[in-house]
Amino acid sequence: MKKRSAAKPLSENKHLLRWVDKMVELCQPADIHWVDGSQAESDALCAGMVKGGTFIKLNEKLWPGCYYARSDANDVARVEDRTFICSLSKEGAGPMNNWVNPFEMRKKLRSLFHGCMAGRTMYVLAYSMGPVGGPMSQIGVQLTDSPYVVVNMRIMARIGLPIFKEIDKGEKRVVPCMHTVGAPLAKGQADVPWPCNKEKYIVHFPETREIWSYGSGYGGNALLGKKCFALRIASNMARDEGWMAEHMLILGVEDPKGEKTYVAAAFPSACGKTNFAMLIPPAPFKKKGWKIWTVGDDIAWIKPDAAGRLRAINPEAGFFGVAPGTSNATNPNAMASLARNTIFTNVALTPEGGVWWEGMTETPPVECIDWQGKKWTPQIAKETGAKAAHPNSRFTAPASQCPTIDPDWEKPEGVPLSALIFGGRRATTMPLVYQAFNWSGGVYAGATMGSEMTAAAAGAVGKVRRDPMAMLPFCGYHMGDYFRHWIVMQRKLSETPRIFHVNWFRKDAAGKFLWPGFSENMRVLKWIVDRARGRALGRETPIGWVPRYEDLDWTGLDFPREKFEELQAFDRSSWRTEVMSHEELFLDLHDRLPKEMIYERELLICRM
Ligand code: SAT
Ligand code: MN
Repeated sequence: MKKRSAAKPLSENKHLLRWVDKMVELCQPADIHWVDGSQAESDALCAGMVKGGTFIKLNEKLWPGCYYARSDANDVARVEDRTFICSLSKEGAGPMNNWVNPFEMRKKLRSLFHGCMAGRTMYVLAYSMGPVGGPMSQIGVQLTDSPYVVVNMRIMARIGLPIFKEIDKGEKRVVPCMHTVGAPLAKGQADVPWPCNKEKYIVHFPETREIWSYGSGYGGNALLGKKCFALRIASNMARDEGWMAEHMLILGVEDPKGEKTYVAAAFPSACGKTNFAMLIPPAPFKKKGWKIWTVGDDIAWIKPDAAGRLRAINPEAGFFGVAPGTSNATNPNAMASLARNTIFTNVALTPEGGVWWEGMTETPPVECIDWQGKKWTPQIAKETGAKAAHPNSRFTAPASQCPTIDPDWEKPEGVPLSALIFGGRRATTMPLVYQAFNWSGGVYAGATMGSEMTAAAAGAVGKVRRDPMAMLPFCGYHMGDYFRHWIVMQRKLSETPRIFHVNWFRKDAAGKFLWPGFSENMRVLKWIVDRARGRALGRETPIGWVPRYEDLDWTGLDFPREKFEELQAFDRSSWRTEVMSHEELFLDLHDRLPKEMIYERELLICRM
C-alpha cells in the first residue's frame, strides 16, 4: 500500500490531502495518480486500456480520436434498486427512494471498500460541474480505480489542474465521491476488460454531501458528476440554497428577428432529450430564419438572478447519449458531435474498425461484432432477435463539438428561461401539447408526469410509471418536499416562465405513432415560444391551453386537421383513469404533499 506522499499531489488543500490519505488506507490501491486532465495524460490512459483490452482504438481515418468499449453484461445501465439515499431520517428520503440507516450503510461501505482497490491505481479526479469558477458551478473530487471513468469524466465535466487550483482557494465546499468497480486484484492475478462486481451500491449521504459507488463502471452509476452529484446531491443543495437541479435539456430558439428564447425541458431517460436539444427546424422554418441552439441535453441547474429571472446552466461538458436510433436522419448534430474524440460503449464494432448501432443507417452492415463480442449479421438478428448494440449503449462526446452549441453555453451566470416543458412517452391520453393555466398547474402537470419505461434503467420496459419531473430516479430527498420547493421557487420570481406538457409518442388505434416527431417538433416549439412571448392564441380545455389547428405553422407538412384533432383529443374516460393514478401517487406522498397539488387535482376534476 502506498501513502499519497508516494505520488505527487496536485493540491495543497489539507482537507483534501487528509481525506485522500484516509481513503488510500481504506482502499489499499497499488498506486495513486493525481489526474491533471491533460491530453497527454488521457492519451496514455487510453493506450493503457487498449493494451489491457478495455478499449479498442477505432479506425483513425473514419473515427479520429475515438475508442470503443464493451462492458460486462451485468453492468449495462443504472441500477435503481441498488441506489440509496441515506439521509439521517427515512422520511427525509421519502417513499420514492431506497433508504438504509446511514450508520448501517457506512458500516457496510467500510467493509466493501476495505482493500477494494488492491492491485489497481487510485485516480484522484477533481472536477467542476459548470464552468470553472462560475457562481453556479460546484466542485467534486472522485477517487476511482477505473481509468475508463477518468477518460469519460474528462469529456463529461471540466477536470484536472484548474479544478485543483479552485480547491486550493478553499472557497467552495467540495463533494467527496468514492468509486470502485469492486474488483481487487490479487498478486499476479490477470485483469479482465471490464472489471465490476455483481453486488452494486450507489449511495448518497445528502447531509454530508457524499457519494459512494461500488461495483459498477457504467454511466450514471460510475460517472459520479452526472446523476449522483448534479441531480441527487445537487437537488439537496438546491433546496437548501434556493435553486433547482433538474433533469432537463436547455435550448435556445432563435426567431426570424434574431431574438432568442431559452426553454428547458424534462423528459425521462431515453425519451429524446438529446434529439430535442439538437433539433434542426424543417426546411421552410430554416428559410424563414428559425434556428435552434443547444445549451445542454440532460441536466439544468436553475437559479433566479438579481432581477428575479430564472437562469440556467448546463453543469456538464459532454453528452452521454443513447446510441441506438441516432442517425443523420434523426439527429445530424449528434452525429457530428460524436464523429471524433468520442468513446462508444456497448455499440457494435464493424470490420473496418468503425461503430454501428440499430437505426444508424438504413442498411445494416453485412457483418459486425455485437456488444457482447459475438458475430452479428442481419440474418442472425432475424433468426434470434439479437441486437448488435445494447439498447442502452452510449456515446460520450464533447459538447463543444456540437454544430449547434450555443455561443452562450458556458456563460457562468447561465441563460434566461422563458418556458419549461414536461413530457413523457405516452401511447394514449396525453395530447401533443398543452400549456398549464399557471405555475401551480404546471407544477401539477410535472408532478403527475408519466412515462413508459425505457432501457436506461434495469426494469420492465414499456410499463407506464409516474415519473415526477423526470426526477423519480434522481430526486435526492422526499418527493413531496420537492414539489413544495417548486411551488416556493415561483415566489422569488419577477417573471414566471410558462409551463407546457408535450407528448411526441401518442399512437392511433392501430398502434402507429400519430406525430412524425424530430424536426417537426419545431412546430410545437414555435407555438410554445410564441405563447411564452404572448404572441400566439390557443383554446381553453379542462387540462390547459392547447393550440387550435390554425395556431400551428404547417408550412411544408401535410398534416390533416382530423389527424391533429385525434392527436390533441381530450378523452374524458382515459383522463378519469389518469387522474385516479395521480391519486395513487399522492397517497404515497400524502404527509408531505403541498396543498396546491391537492387543490389542482380538485380543480382538474371539476373542469372535467
Ligand atoms: O447512465 S445515465 O444515468 O447517465 C443515463 C440516463 O439514464 O439518463
Ligand atoms: Mn438523463
